[in-house]
Amino acid sequence: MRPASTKHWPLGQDAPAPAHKTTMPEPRFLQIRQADAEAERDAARRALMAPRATIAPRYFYDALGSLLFEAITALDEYYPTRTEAAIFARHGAAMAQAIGAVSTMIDLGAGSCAKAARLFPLLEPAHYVAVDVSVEFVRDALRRLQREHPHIEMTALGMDFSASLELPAEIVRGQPLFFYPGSSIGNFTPDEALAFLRRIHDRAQDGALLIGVDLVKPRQVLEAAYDDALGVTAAFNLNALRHLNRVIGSDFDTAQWRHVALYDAPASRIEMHLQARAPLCVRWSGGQRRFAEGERILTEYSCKYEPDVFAALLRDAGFGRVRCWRDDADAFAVFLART
Ligand code: AVI
Repeated sequence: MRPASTKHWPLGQDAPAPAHKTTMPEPRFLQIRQADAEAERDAARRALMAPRATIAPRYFYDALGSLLFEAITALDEYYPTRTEAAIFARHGAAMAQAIGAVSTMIDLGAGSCAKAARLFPLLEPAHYVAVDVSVEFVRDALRRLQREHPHIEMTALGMDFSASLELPAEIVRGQPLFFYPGSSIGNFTPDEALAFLRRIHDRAQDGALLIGVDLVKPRQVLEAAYDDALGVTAAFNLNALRHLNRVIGSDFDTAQWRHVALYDAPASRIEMHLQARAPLCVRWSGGQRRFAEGERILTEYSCKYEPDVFAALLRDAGFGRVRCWRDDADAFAVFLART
């Protein structure tokens, strides 16, 4: 027998929610359109035609590229992700104490939101803002997270934050904590990094920045991290060509290109390139470029810092108080910078 309170509803219709049931909060999704698509295509074509051809690192991250990056973070050779996670696990409580109350946690390049979520029990932010290039990158993760943390207000903000940090005024409340883990700051040149840190500083008001930074270390360790034995990083790099083919209609053939990762010690940076295996010509509507055998396209810098050099960069950007936590091997550092 059915319990007396149970009623039947016509097939395909939902029963009305019982009056006592509280509704689950939903995250907000805001997409901010910046550069228009034609301007982006134009910039990509001009970068290919430059004397030293380049492809912007953002072309790594289509759907497949994002999966390949996730795979990179699980590689034995790629130490940054697990080392940073260990620093947060060991020193997270001390960081939280130094940070104090967090009204808004702004996660730049949030992706799966996993790194921020691990800090929720310690930081207890009132409002979590997951910023990524597209809200689609964070939609599922944020919905899941909202169910697990119904008391935290959640917003997804789709914007290219590397170009502009003009956040909607209603987003930044009280003392914000900007969160920029993973040493993504290394993908800017030091000059670009300084300009980016200044923009964060100017928007942080009385708040703070918690940022992960990869440190200088021996060449063999660095080059292995960016040229792993399984070839996952090679696939990640080559996939940028497939992405670019879709965006500008070029005819790059990935089989004609080789992944190259080199450490430039004087500049303290890994450089990723794609190198032509033979003389070849790449065509797109309205243009073409010939490449000699061995000629390279620069796809990414990944700058590594000495801890005191990065601390000085934070101070140059205007941050007054800087603290740093590292792993025992000094492979990676997490800095807390206050305005
Ligand atoms: C996203 N960024 C911090 C990575 C890095 O280490 O520079 C991107 C990457 N490129 C190759 N492997 C990982």
